[in-house]
Amino acid sequence: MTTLLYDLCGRDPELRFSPYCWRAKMALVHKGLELETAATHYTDIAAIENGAAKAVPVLNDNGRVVPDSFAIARYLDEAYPDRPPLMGDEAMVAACRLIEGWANLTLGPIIMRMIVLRIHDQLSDADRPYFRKTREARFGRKLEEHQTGVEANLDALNAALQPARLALAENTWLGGRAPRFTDYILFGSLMWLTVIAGRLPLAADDGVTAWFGRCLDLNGGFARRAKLAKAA
Ligand SMILES: N[C@@H](CCC(=O)N[C@@H](CS)C(=O)NCC(=O)O)C(=O)O
Repeated sequence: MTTLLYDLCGRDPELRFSPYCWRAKMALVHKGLELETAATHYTDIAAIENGAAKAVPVLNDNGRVVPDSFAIARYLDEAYPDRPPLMGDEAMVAACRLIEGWANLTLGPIIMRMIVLRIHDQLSDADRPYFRKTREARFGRKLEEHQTGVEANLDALNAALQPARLALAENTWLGGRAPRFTDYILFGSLMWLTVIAGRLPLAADDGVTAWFGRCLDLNGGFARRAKLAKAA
């Protein structure tokens, strides 16, 4: 029985930074699945599972191929209903969509301004021109202009994280009493920043920092073993 996840990597195959892949990996270990990952470069994605997807993560669970982190979490709840739920019911699926939108559309652009050039610099020789071309077309400027750095965007990140901070003042997890996909969505975004920046640049006494540490400890410290880039 193998559960294989195609997981984005840098020039160093151990450097796994994709927020979406982190969401999927946390969902898989949450279900207690024995996970194998295939280190995947951007320029390898087209060849995955006979062209099954244009983006990673892509899951192959004993022959069942599922692209997209959110779809993977939904699939896992359907396929493994006896294991701890990631979302569980339709209300939670709908709430997770909102959290996904917030993480991708509010936090994502702030984190991009912090690290996009650093991501580029971590990529393989083949990936770098692809990444530069596609991202510069998206942002309408050079990566060197788009990245203004961690410190310059920290106030914006802290402000954008306030909803999570307030929720975590009431509950141990964004999912309430236990971690759910709610948690893994935000965790994935902050892991992206942490792996590339080499550290989570939030204050030590921030409730989000404490929660992030709890996430790192989940499932035998699965995410704590992640390789980080050298901090600047
Ligand atoms: N909605 C997808 C988004 C996945 C995604 O955008 N992945 C990025 C890596 S972080 C990717 O593979 N991009 C392909 C590309 O830029 O060519 C998910 O949640 O899994």
